[in-house]
Amino acid sequence: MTTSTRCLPLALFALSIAGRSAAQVVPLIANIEGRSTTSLNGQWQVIVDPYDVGALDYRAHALKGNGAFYTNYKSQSKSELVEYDFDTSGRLNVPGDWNTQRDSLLFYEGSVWYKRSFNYSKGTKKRTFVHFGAANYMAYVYLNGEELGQHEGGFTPFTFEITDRVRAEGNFLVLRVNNTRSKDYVPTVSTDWWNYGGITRPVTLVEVPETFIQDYSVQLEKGSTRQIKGWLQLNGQQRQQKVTIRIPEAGSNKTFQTDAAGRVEFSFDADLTLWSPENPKLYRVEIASETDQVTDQIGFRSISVQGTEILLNEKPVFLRGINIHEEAPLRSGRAWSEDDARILLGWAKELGCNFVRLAHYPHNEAMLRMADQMGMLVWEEVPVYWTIEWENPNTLQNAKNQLGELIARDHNRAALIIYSVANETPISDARNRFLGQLIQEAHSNDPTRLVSAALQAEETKNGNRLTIHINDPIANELDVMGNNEYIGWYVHNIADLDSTDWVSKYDKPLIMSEFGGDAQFGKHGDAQTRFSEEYQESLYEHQIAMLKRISFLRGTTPWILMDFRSPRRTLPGIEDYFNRKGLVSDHGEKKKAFLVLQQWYREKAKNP
Ligand code: GCB
Repeated sequence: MTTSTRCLPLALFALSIAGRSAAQVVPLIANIEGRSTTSLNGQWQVIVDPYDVGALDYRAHALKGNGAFYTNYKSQSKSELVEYDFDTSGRLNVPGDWNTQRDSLLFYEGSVWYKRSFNYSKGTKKRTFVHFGAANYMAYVYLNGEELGQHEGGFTPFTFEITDRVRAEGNFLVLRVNNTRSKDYVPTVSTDWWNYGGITRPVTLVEVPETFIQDYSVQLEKGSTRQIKGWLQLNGQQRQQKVTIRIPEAGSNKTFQTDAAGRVEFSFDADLTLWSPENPKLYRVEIASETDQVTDQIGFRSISVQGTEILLNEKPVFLRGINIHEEAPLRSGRAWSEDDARILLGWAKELGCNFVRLAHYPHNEAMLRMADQMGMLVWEEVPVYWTIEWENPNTLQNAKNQLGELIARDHNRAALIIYSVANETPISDARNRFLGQLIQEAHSNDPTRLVSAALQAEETKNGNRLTIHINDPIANELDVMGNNEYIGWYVHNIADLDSTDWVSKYDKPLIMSEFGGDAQFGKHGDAQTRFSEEYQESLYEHQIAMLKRISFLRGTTPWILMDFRSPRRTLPGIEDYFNRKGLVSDHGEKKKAFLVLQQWYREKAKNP
């Protein structure tokens, strides 16, 4: 392990500005798309290194000299021993997981070294950053043989400043990406999804003025449909500047002054057409300081909770949702592109959805941008999944960092309405404290959005009637309760759904955040035959009948839109390492249950 500073969460922003010369790691730059950028996507040279010989010597000490792979050392004579060579070791595409690019890497967990050379002509009086959309799970980053830093967490972006290190010619950027699982990580060792490794999202060089607009929030104030409330943060020496927020189509043009810390908070009235799934109106918002400017596409909507209602733009809404994993449609591997997002959200639209749960970790930014454009409300989640190390302060800090990075990236997206802090985590005091802190973090970091989690429930039986009680202390701190249930698949029979009732002691809305069962596309049988489309179809019919009886239900996200890879699913000929609970197969074929849900959602859309 290196000793360099890890990428900083948003909370350490002020600190990092103050100490910028000490470390190149920086908080996230908002809206990379809106900046002057150079893509480093494409083929990178790679060395697969299962024993970390490029990082550690045979006594497990960090390698310092030419043997360290990040130096990209070449032997200087025919007798000099150098046992690695990026030039002849093969290539992989970036962005992309390594597992689906080489058969031999499908199950691989360990390190892969990536190297990419580039020339770069930096503008005068400019600063340059290298931005990674995500690398799973640990990333150790080097430029021109020197360490930039490291980042932990497989699904959130990170940035390093390289202004003083990048040269006109012959730069080489090296990453060691390691996806080994560990008990103290977030997520921990056991998940029901593929542990795709690699640089899974785009790599981008970002050039900005010496003092630039680091981040901003331009959103409706909580509880208002016409008051914009926001803030802007500059990064650089010239911190006191005039800044302008223009929304030309709404006739807004406001000027403010940043303080000595480069920050300003503002609010102003605007006459806006509100964003909604039916009318996903986005405004061009121009944000300018004296030294920098950036343009974004931003929608404005309100979201709140009143008793058991969820209110979108002050009107009750039922969230007709579906779960989605970040699994590429129609091809294997991690999804990352705009095309992937268009297909996945297109299927959700076809199903009649106005809402998606992006399970179980932050998906790529293209998904959020596409949801904004297509009018799809979004639940985002951090991978606090199952059995996290609740007592471990580093694990908590890590979860907070990932949540902070997610919020920093997406807090201007209208589509995003819910942050979820956990999935199916067993109740204990330590877990309650851990989640309590994450909930607080989400609320204080972004007070405008709702916070949820997939909770635990209890069941009681009275004769042949089943009652499920939403009873989880964490519910007290949430805005919206989530609950996963697998009646008719893992527990009880499909027929039991007809005699199941739900009760909640909380005056809060419930989203049934999972239900479903596996079906292999094309496998037919009767409604009792496991893995047949008919079983899944029947399960959905009975589930829907039960869900209709839950008075405090305000949304559903069945599990799941598309079949996805999982190492837990070993059954040959049926699962073949895929979880088959998709309504669409991994080849894009629609199963019978798709039509059942579609029909219900179409009715619901007409008659919520
Ligand atoms: C769950 C988990 C989800 C699994 C699903 C299943 O409860 O939240 O990650 O994939 O069940 O298929 O078992």
